[in-house]
Amino acid sequence: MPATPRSVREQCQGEGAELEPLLQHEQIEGVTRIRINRESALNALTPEMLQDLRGMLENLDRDPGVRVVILTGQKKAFSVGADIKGRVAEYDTGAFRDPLGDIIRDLFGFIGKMSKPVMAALAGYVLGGGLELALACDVRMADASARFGFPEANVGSLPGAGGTQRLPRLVGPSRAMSLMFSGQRIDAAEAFNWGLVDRLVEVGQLEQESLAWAQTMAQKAPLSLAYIKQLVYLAGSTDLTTGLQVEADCHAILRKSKDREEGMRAFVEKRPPHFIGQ
Ligand code: DAK
Repeated sequence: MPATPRSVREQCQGEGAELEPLLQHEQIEGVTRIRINRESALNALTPEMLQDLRGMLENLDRDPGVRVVILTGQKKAFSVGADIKGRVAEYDTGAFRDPLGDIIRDLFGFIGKMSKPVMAALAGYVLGGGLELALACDVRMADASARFGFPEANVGSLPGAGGTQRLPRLVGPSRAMSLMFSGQRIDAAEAFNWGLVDRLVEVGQLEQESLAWAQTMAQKAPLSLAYIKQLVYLAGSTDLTTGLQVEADCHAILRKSKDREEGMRAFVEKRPPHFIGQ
């Protein structure tokens, strides 16, 4: 796993501060929970943190013991987006090229290509690039404290990490534009009504409920989840005839998998299936 350079951590957590990883992860049976851990800056994201997250996800995608990934933050913030202080410093260097763009596109694209479900578990501020990161995940759970917004137009920018494309696909164009035009935030209940969030839980329940939801998924056949994920994303970028053809092909492939046979036998034998991802 790539290490965050000490200087970057010091910059993020304050000089002399006890250095903690800016991304923490823990494994609970088949579920890995990654926590963004930069509370002092409301989990503002630096390029180094995003690169570390990419490396972490790559390792988890390769690990057959990991069936589902949860990406979460702190109580006060999932993330307020890009680290504005760092970006202002870039203006001072006069750099024209924006290195963040490639890093973000690479990371968010990778989440969609991963063979495992990636769930965003959201509390507190979910703003700007933080909201775009949540949108790049496959499913979203929020607790009632979550607040969602795109403040980019306040500072002469736009949601450039997929926000203008992913949000309207989830909630429709006018709701998406209303959020982006106004820079105003919506609360968790409204986000749930819009379909931005799939599940809403009470404050204090997020850890437990997101884990329980992830564990339900982790018990399913891994190849089923991998194919379902790719087919659903394909639905957003292809015509129906092509999508149905690819779906039929994937279904035929799964029919020959060991887990499919195991799943059917387990049903008949009235026992839980033991899936191996083959
Ligand atoms: N970056 C750095 N530090 C931040 C920050 C941010 N985005 N947001 C908050 N902080 C820091 C504050 O500076 C403060 O640190 P200290 O001053 O204490 O050292 C600490 O977090 C606590 O913040 P506040 O004191 O402001 O806390 P409040 O509760 O009063 O207010 C707030 C919370 C979330 C309403 C406020 O902090 C705020 O408005 N933050 C800015 C949120 C924002 O504008 N986010 C969008 C960032 S722009 C790209 C694609 C995408 C992007 C970039 C490039 N390419 C394709 C190239 C993404 C851009 C963005 O996400």
